[in-house]
Amino acid sequence: SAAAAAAEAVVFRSKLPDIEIPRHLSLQAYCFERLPEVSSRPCLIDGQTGAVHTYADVELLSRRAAAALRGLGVGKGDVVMNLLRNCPEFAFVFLGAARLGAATTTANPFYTPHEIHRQAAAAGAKVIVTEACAAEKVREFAAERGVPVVTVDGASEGCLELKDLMDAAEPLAADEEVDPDDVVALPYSSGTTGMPKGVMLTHRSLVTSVAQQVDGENPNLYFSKDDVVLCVLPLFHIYSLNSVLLAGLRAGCAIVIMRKFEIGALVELVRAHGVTVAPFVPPIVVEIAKSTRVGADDLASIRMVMSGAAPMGKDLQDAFMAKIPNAVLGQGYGMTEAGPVLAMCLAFAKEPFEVKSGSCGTVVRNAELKIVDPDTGASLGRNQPGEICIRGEQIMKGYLNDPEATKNTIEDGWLHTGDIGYVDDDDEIFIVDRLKEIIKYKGFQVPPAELEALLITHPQIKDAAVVSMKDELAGEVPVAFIIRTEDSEISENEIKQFVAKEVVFYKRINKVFFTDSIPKNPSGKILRKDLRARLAVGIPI
Ligand code: 4UU
Repeated sequence: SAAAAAAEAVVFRSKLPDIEIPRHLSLQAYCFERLPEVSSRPCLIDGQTGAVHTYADVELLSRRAAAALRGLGVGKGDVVMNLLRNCPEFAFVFLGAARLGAATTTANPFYTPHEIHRQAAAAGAKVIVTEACAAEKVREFAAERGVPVVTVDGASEGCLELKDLMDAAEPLAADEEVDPDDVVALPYSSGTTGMPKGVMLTHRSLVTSVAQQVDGENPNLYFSKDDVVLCVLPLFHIYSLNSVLLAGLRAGCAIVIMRKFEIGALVELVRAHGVTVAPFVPPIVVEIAKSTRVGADDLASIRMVMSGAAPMGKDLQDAFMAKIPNAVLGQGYGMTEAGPVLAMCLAFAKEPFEVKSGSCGTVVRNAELKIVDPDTGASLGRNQPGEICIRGEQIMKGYLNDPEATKNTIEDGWLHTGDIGYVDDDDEIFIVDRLKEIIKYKGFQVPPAELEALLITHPQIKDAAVVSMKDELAGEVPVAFIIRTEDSEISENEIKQFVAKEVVFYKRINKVFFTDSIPKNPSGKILRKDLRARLAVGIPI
Protein backbone atom coordinates (compact mmCIF):
# COMPACT_ATOMS: atom_id res chain seq x y z
CA SER A 1 0.00 0.00 0.00
CA ALA A 2 0.98 3.62 -0.40
CA ALA A 3 1.04 4.15 3.36
CA ALA A 4 3.36 1.22 3.93
CA ALA A 5 5.61 2.34 1.12
CA ALA A 6 5.71 5.82 2.61
CA ALA A 7 6.64 4.40 6.00
CA GLU A 8 9.48 2.36 4.55
CA ALA A 9 12.92 3.84 5.09
CA VAL A 10 14.75 5.37 2.16
CA VAL A 11 18.08 3.62 2.50
CA PHE A 12 21.28 4.97 0.97
CA ARG A 13 24.12 2.62 0.06
CA SER A 14 27.64 2.86 -1.27
CA LYS A 15 28.12 3.16 -5.01
CA LEU A 16 30.65 0.33 -4.67
CA PRO A 17 29.43 -3.26 -4.31
CA ASP A 18 29.44 -4.98 -0.91
CA ILE A 19 32.47 -7.11 -0.14
CA GLU A 20 33.29 -10.28 1.76
CA ILE A 21 34.41 -9.35 5.26
CA PRO A 22 36.36 -11.86 7.41
CA ARG A 23 34.17 -11.04 10.39
CA HIS A 24 35.11 -14.23 12.23
CA LEU A 25 38.73 -13.11 12.71
CA SER A 26 40.07 -11.38 15.79
CA LEU A 27 41.16 -7.83 15.09
CA GLN A 28 44.86 -8.66 15.45
CA ALA A 29 44.58 -11.76 13.22
CA TYR A 30 42.81 -9.61 10.64
CA CYS A 31 45.46 -6.87 10.78
CA PHE A 32 48.30 -9.38 10.43
CA GLU A 33 46.52 -11.64 7.95
CA ARG A 34 49.01 -10.81 5.24
CA LEU A 35 52.08 -10.97 7.48
CA PRO A 36 54.00 -13.46 5.28
CA GLU A 37 53.74 -11.02 2.38
CA VAL A 38 54.90 -7.97 4.29
CA SER A 39 56.97 -9.33 7.19
CA SER A 40 60.23 -7.64 6.22
CA ARG A 41 58.63 -4.36 5.15
CA PRO A 42 58.60 -1.27 7.37
CA CYS A 43 55.53 -1.15 9.58
CA LEU A 44 55.98 1.48 12.29
CA ILE A 45 58.52 4.25 11.86
CA ASP A 46 59.18 6.27 14.99
CA GLY A 47 59.29 9.89 13.85
CA GLN A 48 61.15 10.92 17.03
CA THR A 49 64.07 8.52 16.67
CA GLY A 50 63.84 7.29 13.09
CA ALA A 51 63.70 3.70 14.38
CA VAL A 52 61.99 1.35 11.95
CA HIS A 53 59.99 -1.66 13.13
CA THR A 54 59.15 -4.14 10.39
CA TYR A 55 55.86 -6.05 10.28
CA ALA A 56 57.64 -9.09 11.74
CA ASP A 57 58.99 -6.88 14.55
CA VAL A 58 55.60 -5.42 15.37
CA GLU A 59 53.95 -8.83 15.35
CA LEU A 60 56.58 -10.16 17.75
CA LEU A 61 56.64 -7.04 19.93
CA SER A 62 52.88 -7.17 20.31
CA ARG A 63 53.24 -10.77 21.53
CA ARG A 64 55.89 -9.61 23.98
CA ALA A 65 53.60 -6.82 25.16
CA ALA A 66 50.83 -9.40 25.59
CA ALA A 67 53.10 -11.52 27.77
CA ALA A 68 54.13 -8.43 29.76
CA LEU A 69 50.49 -7.52 30.38
CA ARG A 70 49.65 -11.10 31.30
CA GLY A 71 52.47 -10.95 33.84
CA LEU A 72 50.63 -8.05 35.45
CA GLY A 73 47.47 -10.10 35.72
CA VAL A 74 45.65 -8.93 32.58
CA GLY A 75 43.38 -11.57 31.12
CA LYS A 76 40.30 -12.06 29.02
CA GLY A 77 37.63 -9.42 29.51
CA ASP A 78 39.99 -7.04 31.32
CA VAL A 79 40.67 -3.45 30.38
CA VAL A 80 44.06 -1.79 29.90
CA MET A 81 44.30 1.99 29.84
CA ASN A 82 46.57 3.54 27.20
CA LEU A 83 47.45 7.07 28.27
CA LEU A 84 49.95 7.92 25.57
CA ARG A 85 50.90 10.40 22.95
CA ASN A 86 51.68 8.75 19.63
CA CYS A 87 54.51 6.24 19.92
CA PRO A 88 55.13 2.69 18.64
CA GLU A 89 54.43 1.32 22.12
CA PHE A 90 50.83 2.42 21.76
CA ALA A 91 50.45 -0.19 19.03
CA PHE A 92 52.38 -2.92 20.87
CA VAL A 93 50.20 -2.52 23.95
CA PHE A 94 46.92 -2.19 22.06
CA LEU A 95 47.59 -5.31 19.98
CA GLY A 96 49.07 -7.10 23.00
CA ALA A 97 45.93 -6.51 25.05
CA ALA A 98 43.82 -7.73 22.11
CA ARG A 99 45.84 -10.97 22.01
CA LEU A 100 44.84 -11.60 25.63
CA GLY A 101 41.17 -10.99 24.88
CA ALA A 102 41.40 -7.71 26.80
CA ALA A 103 40.20 -4.31 25.67
CA THR A 104 42.11 -1.04 25.58
CA THR A 105 40.58 2.20 26.80
CA THR A 106 42.42 5.18 25.38
CA ALA A 107 42.70 8.60 26.93
CA ASN A 108 44.54 11.83 26.37
CA PRO A 109 47.74 12.02 28.45
CA PHE A 110 47.11 15.75 28.81
CA TYR A 111 43.94 15.01 30.74
CA THR A 112 43.91 16.22 34.33
CA PRO A 113 44.06 13.64 37.13
CA HIS A 114 40.34 14.18 37.64
CA GLU A 115 39.51 13.29 34.03
CA ILE A 116 41.86 10.31 33.98
CA HIS A 117 40.58 8.87 37.25
CA ARG A 118 36.99 9.15 36.17
CA GLN A 119 37.64 7.19 32.98
CA ALA A 120 40.02 4.66 34.52
CA ALA A 121 37.51 3.94 37.28
CA ALA A 122 34.51 3.74 34.97
CA ALA A 123 36.33 1.46 32.55
CA GLY A 124 37.74 -0.69 35.37
CA ALA A 125 41.30 -0.36 34.09
CA LYS A 126 43.55 -3.14 35.43
CA VAL A 127 46.80 -1.56 34.23
CA ILE A 128 47.71 1.96 33.11
CA VAL A 129 50.33 2.39 30.41
CA THR A 130 51.65 5.91 30.16
CA GLU A 131 54.65 8.22 29.78
CA ALA A 132 56.99 9.16 32.61
CA CYS A 133 55.79 12.77 32.43
CA ALA A 134 52.16 11.76 33.00
CA ALA A 135 52.85 9.11 35.65
CA GLU A 136 52.51 11.66 38.46
CA LYS A 137 48.88 12.21 37.50
CA VAL A 138 47.86 8.61 38.02
CA ARG A 139 50.07 7.73 40.98
CA GLU A 140 47.56 8.35 43.74
CA PHE A 141 44.67 6.71 41.95
CA ALA A 142 46.78 3.69 41.02
CA ALA A 143 48.10 3.26 44.55
CA GLU A 144 44.60 3.45 46.02
CA ARG A 145 43.29 0.80 43.67
CA GLY A 146 46.40 -1.33 43.40
CA VAL A 147 46.66 -0.71 39.65
CA PRO A 148 50.16 -1.14 38.21
CA VAL A 149 51.46 1.82 36.20
CA VAL A 150 53.79 1.07 33.30
CA THR A 151 55.86 3.71 31.54
CA VAL A 152 57.04 3.42 27.95
CA ASP A 153 59.84 6.00 28.03
CA GLY A 154 62.03 5.48 31.05
CA ALA A 155 61.80 5.12 34.77
CA SER A 156 59.40 6.92 37.04
CA GLU A 157 58.98 6.42 40.75
CA GLY A 158 56.71 3.54 41.62
CA CYS A 159 56.21 2.56 37.97
CA LEU A 160 57.29 -0.43 35.95
CA GLU A 161 59.03 0.01 32.62
CA LEU A 162 57.43 -1.54 29.57
CA LYS A 163 60.78 -2.30 28.02
CA ASP A 164 61.93 -4.33 31.04
CA LEU A 165 58.68 -6.25 31.15
CA MET A 166 58.78 -6.97 27.43
CA ASP A 167 62.42 -8.02 27.44
CA ALA A 168 61.88 -10.37 30.35
CA ALA A 169 58.79 -12.05 28.94
CA GLU A 170 58.57 -14.97 26.54
CA PRO A 171 56.40 -13.72 23.65
CA LEU A 172 52.84 -14.97 23.98
CA ALA A 173 52.70 -18.21 21.95
CA ALA A 174 49.00 -18.31 21.17
CA ASP A 175 46.31 -15.65 21.32
CA GLU A 176 43.42 -16.10 23.69
CA GLU A 177 40.31 -17.30 21.84
CA VAL A 178 37.88 -14.45 21.37
CA ASP A 179 34.32 -14.16 20.25
CA PRO A 180 33.86 -11.59 17.47
CA ASP A 181 31.44 -9.86 19.86
CA ASP A 182 34.10 -9.35 22.55
CA VAL A 183 35.14 -5.77 23.18
CA VAL A 184 38.62 -4.84 21.96
CA ALA A 185 38.55 -1.03 22.14
CA LEU A 186 36.82 1.14 24.70
CA PRO A 187 37.19 4.78 23.71
CA TYR A 188 35.15 7.34 25.64
CA SER A 189 32.64 9.58 23.95
CA SER A 190 29.70 11.61 25.15
CA GLY A 191 27.73 10.71 22.03
CA THR A 192 24.61 12.73 21.46
CA THR A 193 24.17 13.81 25.08
CA GLY A 194 25.57 13.78 28.60
CA MET A 195 28.87 12.69 30.11
CA PRO A 196 31.58 10.66 28.36
CA LYS A 197 30.67 6.97 28.17
CA GLY A 198 32.66 3.87 27.29
CA VAL A 199 32.01 2.93 23.66
CA MET A 200 32.20 -0.85 23.29
CA LEU A 201 33.83 -1.58 19.96
CA THR A 202 34.17 -5.30 19.33
CA HIS A 203 36.56 -7.29 17.18
CA ARG A 204 33.76 -7.58 14.65
CA SER A 205 33.04 -3.82 14.70
CA LEU A 206 36.61 -2.84 14.00
CA VAL A 207 37.33 -5.61 11.48
CA THR A 208 34.19 -4.55 9.63
CA SER A 209 35.01 -0.85 9.77
CA VAL A 210 38.58 -1.31 8.53
CA ALA A 211 37.43 -3.70 5.79
CA GLN A 212 34.79 -1.20 4.68
CA GLN A 213 37.61 1.23 4.06
CA VAL A 214 40.59 -0.70 2.72
CA ASP A 215 39.47 -4.20 1.61
CA GLY A 216 38.13 -5.51 -1.69
CA GLU A 217 38.90 -5.22 -5.38
CA ASN A 218 38.24 -1.52 -5.42
CA PRO A 219 38.79 -0.29 -1.86
CA ASN A 220 36.93 2.88 -0.92
CA LEU A 221 40.12 4.08 0.76
CA TYR A 222 42.93 2.72 -1.35
CA PHE A 223 46.04 2.08 0.75
CA SER A 224 48.74 -0.05 -0.87
CA LYS A 225 51.86 -1.71 0.50
CA ASP A 226 53.88 1.09 -1.03
CA ASP A 227 52.08 3.78 0.87
CA VAL A 228 53.67 5.69 3.71
CA VAL A 229 50.93 6.92 6.01
CA LEU A 230 51.50 9.80 8.38
CA CYS A 231 50.21 9.19 11.89
CA VAL A 232 50.09 12.68 13.39
CA LEU A 233 46.53 12.55 14.70
CA PRO A 234 46.42 11.21 18.24
CA LEU A 235 46.00 7.44 18.46
CA PHE A 236 43.89 7.82 21.56
CA HIS A 237 41.15 9.18 19.28
CA ILE A 238 39.27 6.63 17.21
CA TYR A 239 39.96 8.39 13.88
CA SER A 240 43.67 7.73 14.10
CA LEU A 241 43.38 4.35 15.81
CA ASN A 242 41.06 3.03 13.12
CA SER A 243 41.77 4.83 9.86
CA VAL A 244 45.51 5.29 10.33
CA LEU A 245 46.91 2.50 12.51
CA LEU A 246 44.51 -0.40 11.92
CA ALA A 247 43.79 0.42 8.28
CA GLY A 248 47.51 0.98 7.66
CA LEU A 249 48.41 -2.36 9.24
CA ARG A 250 45.77 -4.24 7.30
CA ALA A 251 46.99 -2.78 4.03
CA GLY A 252 50.67 -3.37 4.80
CA CYS A 253 51.63 0.33 4.72
CA ALA A 254 54.54 1.97 6.48
CA ILE A 255 53.15 4.16 9.27
CA VAL A 256 55.21 7.17 10.31
CA ILE A 257 54.44 8.03 13.91
CA MET A 258 54.59 11.69 14.82
CA ARG A 259 54.14 12.61 18.45
CA LYS A 260 52.83 16.12 18.07
CA PHE A 261 51.75 18.31 15.16
CA GLU A 262 54.17 21.08 14.26
CA ILE A 263 54.32 22.24 10.69
CA GLY A 264 58.11 22.38 10.31
CA ALA A 265 58.60 18.92 11.78
CA LEU A 266 55.76 17.61 9.63
CA VAL A 267 57.43 18.82 6.45
CA GLU A 268 60.69 17.21 7.54
CA LEU A 269 59.04 13.86 8.19
CA VAL A 270 57.17 14.00 4.90
CA ARG A 271 60.44 14.61 3.07
CA ALA A 272 62.50 12.11 5.07
CA HIS A 273 60.08 9.22 4.66
CA GLY A 274 58.29 10.07 1.44
CA VAL A 275 54.86 10.24 3.05
CA THR A 276 52.12 9.48 0.52
CA VAL A 277 48.96 9.55 2.65
CA ALA A 278 48.15 12.26 5.18
CA PRO A 279 45.11 11.94 7.43
CA PHE A 280 44.42 15.34 8.99
CA VAL A 281 41.79 17.36 10.82
CA PRO A 282 40.59 20.74 9.50
CA PRO A 283 42.89 22.90 11.70
CA ILE A 284 45.94 21.19 10.19
CA VAL A 285 44.54 21.67 6.69
CA VAL A 286 44.00 25.36 7.53
CA GLU A 287 47.53 25.78 8.80
CA ILE A 288 49.03 24.22 5.69
CA ALA A 289 46.75 26.19 3.39
CA LYS A 290 47.77 29.44 5.10
CA SER A 291 51.45 28.75 5.69
CA THR A 292 53.80 30.83 3.60
CA ARG A 293 56.64 28.47 4.54
CA VAL A 294 55.07 25.37 3.01
CA GLY A 295 54.83 24.95 -0.71
CA ALA A 296 53.78 22.21 -3.07
CA ASP A 297 57.41 21.05 -3.28
CA ASP A 298 57.58 20.29 0.41
CA LEU A 299 54.63 17.97 0.24
CA ALA A 300 55.15 16.63 -3.26
CA SER A 301 55.22 12.98 -2.19
CA ILE A 302 51.71 13.17 -0.73
CA ARG A 303 49.05 11.75 -3.04
CA MET A 304 46.10 11.71 -0.65
CA VAL A 305 44.96 14.02 2.14
CA MET A 306 42.03 13.07 4.31
CA SER A 307 40.22 15.45 6.61
CA GLY A 308 37.73 14.42 9.25
CA ALA A 309 36.40 14.81 12.79
CA ALA A 310 35.09 18.32 12.13
CA PRO A 311 33.57 20.20 9.20
CA MET A 312 35.73 21.34 6.31
CA GLY A 313 33.96 23.85 4.12
CA LYS A 314 34.25 24.16 0.38
CA ASP A 315 36.38 27.34 0.60
CA LEU A 316 39.01 25.72 2.76
CA GLN A 317 39.05 22.62 0.59
CA ASP A 318 39.51 24.71 -2.55
CA ALA A 319 42.30 26.81 -0.98
CA PHE A 320 44.17 23.71 0.12
CA MET A 321 43.83 22.00 -3.26
CA ALA A 322 45.21 25.04 -5.00
CA LYS A 323 48.28 24.69 -2.81
CA ILE A 324 48.85 20.94 -3.21
CA PRO A 325 47.54 20.32 -6.73
CA ASN A 326 48.92 16.80 -7.01
CA ALA A 327 47.12 15.42 -4.00
CA VAL A 328 43.51 14.31 -3.77
CA LEU A 329 41.82 15.98 -0.82
CA GLY A 330 38.63 14.57 0.58
CA GLN A 331 36.83 13.86 3.80
CA GLY A 332 36.04 10.95 6.02
CA TYR A 333 33.06 11.21 8.32
CA GLY A 334 33.24 9.32 11.57
CA MET A 335 31.75 9.05 15.02
CA THR A 336 33.26 6.95 17.80
CA GLU A 337 29.99 5.03 18.30
CA ALA A 338 29.73 4.26 14.57
CA GLY A 339 32.86 2.18 14.67
CA PRO A 340 33.77 4.96 13.63
CA VAL A 341 33.57 5.47 9.84
CA LEU A 342 30.18 6.26 8.31
CA ALA A 343 31.30 7.78 5.06
CA MET A 344 34.42 8.13 3.00
CA CYS A 345 35.34 10.22 -0.01
CA LEU A 346 35.05 8.12 -3.17
CA ALA A 347 37.93 10.00 -4.78
CA PHE A 348 40.08 7.89 -2.44
CA ALA A 349 38.93 4.67 -4.14
CA LYS A 350 41.33 2.60 -6.21
CA GLU A 351 39.18 3.50 -9.18
CA PRO A 352 38.26 6.99 -8.05
CA PHE A 353 34.98 8.82 -8.58
CA GLU A 354 34.48 12.50 -9.25
CA VAL A 355 33.42 14.16 -6.01
CA LYS A 356 32.33 17.57 -4.83
CA SER A 357 34.17 19.94 -2.56
CA GLY A 358 32.60 20.18 0.90
CA SER A 359 31.11 16.70 0.85
CA CYS A 360 32.07 14.39 3.69
CA GLY A 361 31.93 11.29 1.52
CA THR A 362 29.55 8.50 0.57
CA VAL A 363 28.34 5.84 2.99
CA VAL A 364 30.82 2.96 3.28
CA ARG A 365 30.13 -0.49 1.79
CA ASN A 366 28.23 -3.19 3.71
CA ALA A 367 26.23 -0.52 5.52
CA GLU A 368 22.94 1.32 5.30
CA LEU A 369 22.41 5.00 5.86
CA LYS A 370 19.18 6.89 6.26
CA ILE A 371 18.16 10.46 6.96
CA VAL A 372 15.31 10.97 9.38
CA ASP A 373 13.17 13.95 10.23
CA PRO A 374 14.16 14.66 13.86
CA ASP A 375 10.61 15.71 14.74
CA THR A 376 8.53 13.01 13.08
CA GLY A 377 11.07 10.21 12.67
CA ALA A 378 10.07 9.91 9.02
CA SER A 379 12.72 8.75 6.62
CA LEU A 380 13.65 11.45 4.10
CA GLY A 381 14.71 11.30 0.48
CA ARG A 382 17.58 12.98 -1.34
CA ASN A 383 18.51 16.61 -0.73
CA GLN A 384 16.40 16.84 2.42
CA PRO A 385 18.36 17.51 5.60
CA GLY A 386 17.64 15.38 8.64
CA GLU A 387 19.40 13.29 11.26
CA ILE A 388 21.98 10.91 9.80
CA CYS A 389 21.52 7.30 10.96
CA ILE A 390 23.69 4.30 10.12
CA ARG A 391 23.25 0.53 10.35
CA GLY A 392 25.83 -2.21 9.93
CA GLU A 393 28.12 -4.59 11.78
CA GLN A 394 30.70 -1.88 12.36
CA ILE A 395 28.70 0.11 14.90
CA MET A 396 29.32 -0.18 18.63
CA LYS A 397 27.86 -2.95 20.71
CA GLY A 398 26.66 -0.28 23.13
CA TYR A 399 27.82 1.96 25.94
CA LEU A 400 29.57 0.24 28.83
CA ASN A 401 27.21 -0.26 31.77
CA ASP A 402 24.68 2.15 30.30
CA PRO A 403 21.75 0.35 28.65
CA GLU A 404 19.63 3.49 28.88
CA ALA A 405 22.04 5.61 26.83
CA THR A 406 22.50 2.70 24.43
CA LYS A 407 18.76 2.42 23.91
CA ASN A 408 18.52 6.13 23.21
CA THR A 409 21.24 5.91 20.57
CA ILE A 410 20.58 2.63 18.75
CA GLU A 411 17.06 1.87 17.57
CA ASP A 412 16.36 -1.28 15.52
CA GLY A 413 20.04 -1.45 14.75
CA TRP A 414 20.10 2.15 13.53
CA LEU A 415 22.69 4.33 15.24
CA HIS A 416 21.53 7.93 15.57
CA THR A 417 24.44 10.32 15.04
CA GLY A 418 22.93 13.61 16.17
CA ASP A 419 24.33 15.14 12.97
CA ILE A 420 22.09 16.89 10.50
CA GLY A 421 22.87 16.32 6.86
CA TYR A 422 21.55 15.27 3.50
CA VAL A 423 22.45 12.91 0.66
CA ASP A 424 22.61 14.55 -2.75
CA ASP A 425 21.80 13.18 -6.20
CA ASP A 426 25.27 11.64 -6.49
CA ASP A 427 25.09 9.87 -3.11
CA GLU A 428 27.39 12.39 -1.49
CA ILE A 429 26.71 13.36 2.10
CA PHE A 430 26.76 16.94 3.29
CA ILE A 431 26.64 17.75 7.01
CA VAL A 432 24.87 21.03 7.65
CA ASP A 433 24.24 21.20 11.39
CA ARG A 434 24.46 19.33 14.66
CA LEU A 435 21.45 18.27 16.68
CA LYS A 436 23.55 17.01 19.57
CA GLU A 437 25.22 19.08 22.24
CA ILE A 438 28.84 18.05 21.69
CA ILE A 439 31.33 20.84 20.98
CA LYS A 440 34.30 20.04 18.75
CA TYR A 441 37.51 21.93 19.46
CA LYS A 442 39.88 21.07 16.59
CA GLY A 443 38.03 17.75 16.33
CA PHE A 444 38.37 16.98 20.07
CA GLN A 445 35.16 16.32 21.97
CA VAL A 446 34.10 18.86 24.58
CA PRO A 447 30.98 17.58 26.34
CA PRO A 448 28.93 20.53 27.65
CA ALA A 449 27.27 18.33 30.29
CA GLU A 450 30.67 17.61 31.81
CA LEU A 451 31.50 21.31 32.10
CA GLU A 452 28.04 22.18 33.43
CA ALA A 453 28.33 19.48 36.10
CA LEU A 454 31.67 20.93 37.13
CA LEU A 455 30.49 24.55 37.07
CA ILE A 456 27.52 23.98 39.34
CA THR A 457 29.76 22.47 42.00
CA HIS A 458 31.07 26.01 42.54
CA PRO A 459 29.37 27.53 45.60
CA GLN A 460 28.86 30.84 43.84
CA ILE A 461 27.27 29.41 40.71
CA LYS A 462 23.55 28.83 40.83
CA ASP A 463 23.14 27.45 37.33
CA ALA A 464 25.20 27.03 34.19
CA ALA A 465 24.84 26.14 30.55
CA VAL A 466 27.66 25.52 28.10
CA VAL A 467 27.32 25.85 24.34
CA SER A 468 29.64 26.15 21.38
CA MET A 469 30.74 29.38 19.79
CA LYS A 470 32.37 29.57 16.35
CA ASP A 471 36.10 30.13 16.44
CA GLU A 472 38.44 30.83 13.56
CA LEU A 473 41.28 28.65 14.85
CA ALA A 474 39.60 25.84 16.73
CA GLY A 475 36.37 25.61 14.76
CA GLU A 476 34.33 25.79 17.94
CA VAL A 477 35.04 26.72 21.55
CA PRO A 478 32.94 26.22 24.70
CA VAL A 479 31.35 29.30 26.28
CA ALA A 480 29.32 29.38 29.48
CA PHE A 481 26.11 31.12 30.47
CA ILE A 482 26.20 31.55 34.23
CA ILE A 483 23.64 32.48 36.85
CA ARG A 484 25.52 33.59 39.95
CA THR A 485 24.17 32.96 43.43
CA GLU A 486 22.64 35.95 45.17
CA ASP A 487 25.32 38.42 46.34
CA SER A 488 28.03 36.64 44.41
CA GLU A 489 30.50 38.82 42.55
CA ILE A 490 32.48 35.98 41.06
CA SER A 491 34.24 37.16 37.91
CA GLU A 492 34.61 35.69 34.46
CA ASN A 493 38.28 35.06 35.16
CA GLU A 494 37.67 33.26 38.42
CA ILE A 495 35.22 30.97 36.70
CA LYS A 496 37.64 30.26 33.87
CA GLN A 497 40.42 29.46 36.34
CA PHE A 498 38.15 27.19 38.32
CA VAL A 499 37.39 25.13 35.23
CA ALA A 500 40.94 25.22 33.86
CA LYS A 501 42.25 23.45 36.96
CA GLU A 502 40.01 20.46 36.37
CA VAL A 503 40.00 19.90 32.61
CA VAL A 504 42.33 19.37 29.66
CA PHE A 505 43.25 22.57 27.80
CA TYR A 506 40.72 22.26 24.99
CA LYS A 507 37.76 22.04 27.36
CA ARG A 508 38.57 25.41 28.95
CA ILE A 509 35.77 27.95 28.96
CA ASN A 510 36.54 30.57 26.35
CA LYS A 511 34.00 33.15 27.48
CA VAL A 512 31.52 33.65 30.30
CA PHE A 513 28.19 35.40 29.91
CA PHE A 514 26.39 36.28 33.12
CA THR A 515 22.66 35.97 32.80
CA ASP A 516 19.45 35.83 34.85
CA SER A 517 17.88 32.98 32.96
CA ILE A 518 18.82 29.79 31.21
CA PRO A 519 16.10 28.64 28.85
CA LYS A 520 14.91 25.09 29.58
CA ASN A 521 12.09 22.89 28.42
CA PRO A 522 9.47 21.66 30.90
CA SER A 523 11.55 18.61 31.77
CA GLY A 524 14.55 20.77 32.61
CA LYS A 525 16.59 20.18 29.48
CA ILE A 526 18.69 23.18 28.49
CA LEU A 527 17.51 24.72 25.22
CA ARG A 528 20.92 25.05 23.67
CA LYS A 529 19.56 26.23 20.35
CA ASP A 530 18.09 29.29 22.07
CA LEU A 531 21.41 30.06 23.70
CA ARG A 532 23.26 29.63 20.41
CA ALA A 533 20.72 31.96 18.83
CA ARG A 534 21.48 34.55 21.55
CA LEU A 535 25.16 34.29 20.61
CA ALA A 536 24.42 34.55 16.92
CA VAL A 537 22.57 37.86 17.24
CA GLY A 538 25.33 39.25 19.42
CA ILE A 539 23.27 39.88 22.56
CA PRO A 540 24.26 36.90 24.61
CA ILE A 541 22.69 37.96 27.92
C1 4UU B 1 31.81 17.29 9.82
O1 4UU B 1 35.33 12.65 15.04
C2 4UU B 1 35.17 11.45 15.14
C3 4UU B 1 35.65 10.52 14.12
C4 4UU B 1 36.11 10.99 12.94
C5 4UU B 1 36.67 10.18 11.88
C6 4UU B 1 37.00 8.87 12.02
C7 4UU B 1 37.53 8.13 11.00
C8 4UU B 1 36.86 10.77 10.69
C9 4UU B 1 37.40 10.09 9.54
C10 4UU B 1 37.75 8.71 9.74
O2 4UU B 1 38.25 8.06 8.79
O3 4UU B 1 34.53 10.90 16.21
P1 4UU B 1 33.93 11.68 17.44
O4 4UU B 1 33.11 10.70 18.15
O5 4UU B 1 35.03 12.35 18.20
O6 4UU B 1 33.03 12.83 16.87
C11 4UU B 1 31.96 12.54 16.03
C12 4UU B 1 31.36 13.79 15.46
C13 4UU B 1 30.35 13.51 14.37
O7 4UU B 1 29.14 13.07 14.88
C14 4UU B 1 30.30 14.86 13.68
O8 4UU B 1 29.51 15.77 14.43
O9 4UU B 1 32.35 14.61 14.81
C15 4UU B 1 31.75 15.31 13.72
N1 4UU B 1 32.43 14.95 12.48
C16 4UU B 1 32.35 15.68 11.34
N2 4UU B 1 31.70 16.81 11.06
C17 4UU B 1 33.20 13.87 12.23
N3 4UU B 1 33.65 13.89 10.95
C18 4UU B 1 33.14 15.01 10.37
C19 4UU B 1 33.23 15.59 9.07
N4 4UU B 1 32.55 16.73 8.86
N5 4UU B 1 33.97 15.05 8.10
